[in-house]
Amino acid sequence: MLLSFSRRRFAQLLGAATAALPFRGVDALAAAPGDAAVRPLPFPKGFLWGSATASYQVEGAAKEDGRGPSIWDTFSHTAGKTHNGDTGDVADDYYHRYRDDIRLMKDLGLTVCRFSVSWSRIFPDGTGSPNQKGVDFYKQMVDAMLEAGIKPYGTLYHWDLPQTLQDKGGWENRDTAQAFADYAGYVASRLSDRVKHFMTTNEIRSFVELGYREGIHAPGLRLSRAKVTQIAHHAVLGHGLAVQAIRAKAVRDTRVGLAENPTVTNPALETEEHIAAAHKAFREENAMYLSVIMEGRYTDLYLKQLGADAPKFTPEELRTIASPLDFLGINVYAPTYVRADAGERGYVMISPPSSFPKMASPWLTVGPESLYWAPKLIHDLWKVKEMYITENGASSDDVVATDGHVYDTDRVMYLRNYLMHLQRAVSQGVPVKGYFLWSLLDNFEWADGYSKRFGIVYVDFATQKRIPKLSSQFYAEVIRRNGLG
Ligand code: GBH
Repeated sequence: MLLSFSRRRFAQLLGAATAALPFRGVDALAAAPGDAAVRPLPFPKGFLWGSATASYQVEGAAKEDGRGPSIWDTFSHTAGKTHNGDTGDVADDYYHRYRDDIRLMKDLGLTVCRFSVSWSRIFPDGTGSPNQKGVDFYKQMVDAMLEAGIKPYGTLYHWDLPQTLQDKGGWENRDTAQAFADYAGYVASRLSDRVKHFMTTNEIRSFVELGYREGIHAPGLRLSRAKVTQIAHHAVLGHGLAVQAIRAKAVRDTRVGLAENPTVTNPALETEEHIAAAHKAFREENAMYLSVIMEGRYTDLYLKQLGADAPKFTPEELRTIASPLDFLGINVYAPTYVRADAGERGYVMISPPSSFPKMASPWLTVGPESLYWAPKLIHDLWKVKEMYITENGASSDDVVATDGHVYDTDRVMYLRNYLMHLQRAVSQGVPVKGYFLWSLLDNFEWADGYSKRFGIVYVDFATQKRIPKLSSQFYAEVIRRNGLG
């Protein structure tokens, strides 16, 4: 059955989940003034609460309405590349069910939603003639968000490169950077009447390194260091060209940024020397992505360390890469820790002990203070005036209990602790304006297929039934109070 929750029905579902639990008293506790045990941790007035998603992970309808194949169609249909041979052919069937899913967002109280546009729905061949049906889908979907009082934040590239462009070398080919800008400008010309915030790319680091170096994401290549650094350069260049194209083609005032996943360099201890090391580490560890985007130059250490494998670039390209942004989005998950060191770099990375706590994904170590240090270090280094947490969330081994609910207490623990550190940052004046939880729905988790669940709403992939988890209730409460505690 296709579930369309009314607000009341949703409240009933959440209520039923609460009633089954021993700690029904949170509301009462928080309401008791002067109770020293439960002090609210407020977020600034107008703080934006949302969820994030990506086209290939949720849409399905892979061959519908003229969509061309992307590298993820090819990759996931290649034997042995994804868990269980899972593909995004159907995913959450969001292409057909978005109205119901947007109603779920509304019932949770979300005021913003981050989505991504599938390049090969708009240009089935990557370049050339646009596909009107693809444009119409995003117009209608965005209108449904606006009708629900939810502001859309659009990402132009969340890893689903048109296959035709990969056939010409993908991001190894500099022309892809220009093709991306042309596509981004076209989308801005069609959607900027209803979408104000655009992000160019999602996680340049991930698609470059996992796709072209590790071979575990599409297009599944394992290229040399020299090739990978050049690919990274083409990708940041594509971002810069897209920033300019979006501004040039938008039909009204837009805000342009990107969603990057910097290596988050938490200080081993919060002391002056380790904090100084964390600043140096943040810049160096992100030299080829955020640092060059923010500074318009590769760091000396980065170029020196690469020697002959350094990327080839022109001063003009560097200026394009560093095109001024209206905001910066960061996706924050696993931490790293650094300590001060007397060597040339001034820091060393600490490898985590094997006992470091993790969520269901083996890479997802739990470091809540990352949501303090990531925006704080960025603010200190580059004085960015507007930031968003464009992704944060966790995988959990969710099970549907005999009463029909999903009690994801570990995800609630994760979210609460990360959000406490975000609250710490914003209460000190770090200008984070909103938070997008990854993700509303369980979805196609790339190489992990459907085996890893990141939703606060459970999806039964056999029936497409949606079941809000305990974490939905937690998040709805955070939004309602605009704070924790
Ligand atoms: C984000 O990536 C993505 O933007 C989003 O699409 C994704 O669904 C979400 O997070 C959850 O994963 O397989 O051990 O080599 C997060 C950063 C970096 C996490 C690469 C997975 C692969 C680790 N990702 N990492 S491993």
